[in-house]
Amino acid sequence: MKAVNAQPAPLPPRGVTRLRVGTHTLDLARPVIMGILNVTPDSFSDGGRFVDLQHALVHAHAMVADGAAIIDVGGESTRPGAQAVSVDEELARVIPVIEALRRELDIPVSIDTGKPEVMRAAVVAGAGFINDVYALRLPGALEAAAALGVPVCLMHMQGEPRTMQESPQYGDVVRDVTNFLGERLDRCVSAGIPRERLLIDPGFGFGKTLEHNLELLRRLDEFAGLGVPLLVGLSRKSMIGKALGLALDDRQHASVALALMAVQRGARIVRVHDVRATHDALRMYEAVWPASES
Ligand code: YH5
Repeated sequence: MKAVNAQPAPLPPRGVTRLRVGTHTLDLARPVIMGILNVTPDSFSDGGRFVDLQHALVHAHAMVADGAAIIDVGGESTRPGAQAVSVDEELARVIPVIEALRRELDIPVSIDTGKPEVMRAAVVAGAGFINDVYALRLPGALEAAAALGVPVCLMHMQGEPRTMQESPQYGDVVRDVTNFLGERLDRCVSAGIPRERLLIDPGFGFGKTLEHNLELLRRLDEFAGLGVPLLVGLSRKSMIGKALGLALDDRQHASVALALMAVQRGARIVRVHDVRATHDALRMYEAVWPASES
């Protein structure tokens, strides 16, 4: 009888296994942890930026000590229902943090933004990677990213953050997301971004029901067909709340489980809040399945 729930062996490396991020190189032959650094205003601060900056730096230092290989700096909340943030506000949040990270840590830095002005200023400040949940669809973003010459992660989102969870609909979710990402990859290559500098992300929770998210994870290996490295963000997301009835602060264990499942199905970069726990899980994974020498 055919085993329907067999654990897949690790997938062989596809596409590039080394990615230049500014002055650093990320080795994607091993799973890589991207630590999430949200720089939205701190409710404990008095409106001055200094406290926020210090908190962000302490958090970044801890994530690097815990095993993060790249830090993803984001100043615009894209959670369901979140309000838009102006360019000036986003710049004021992220640029001082990127400059300080570059001075103090010298680690690869990613900028989580869809805005071309923020992409440009962030790369000037020292970011070496663009993480765009709009997949370079905002006006001017494609041209900006092509000119900046840094790697870009293209994420799938159905709709826009404010309304995307109202009634997500797909024919076959994996096919629809694959088609979208394939089209965006082609657009980027036409605009002058080499394929070697592109990554894709199915966008868990971005215009998807729980069942859509579960189906995407079950069939995550199908995205390998697009031939570029896969990044995923599952950490603390509502799909855990919906599946298990857990509050935001109680989603750490399930998040680690999801990150590991994603890596087993071919994800190369996992974007997470809980770096230490994820790092232990992935180190254990590598003990069982050592990456072949390349
Ligand atoms: C992602 O998946 N996600 S921001 C809601 C949560 C918890 C976390 C209700 N940026 C991704 O992390 N970039 C974000 O609980 C991302 N992939 C990439 N590439 C949303 C987020 C979150 C939302």
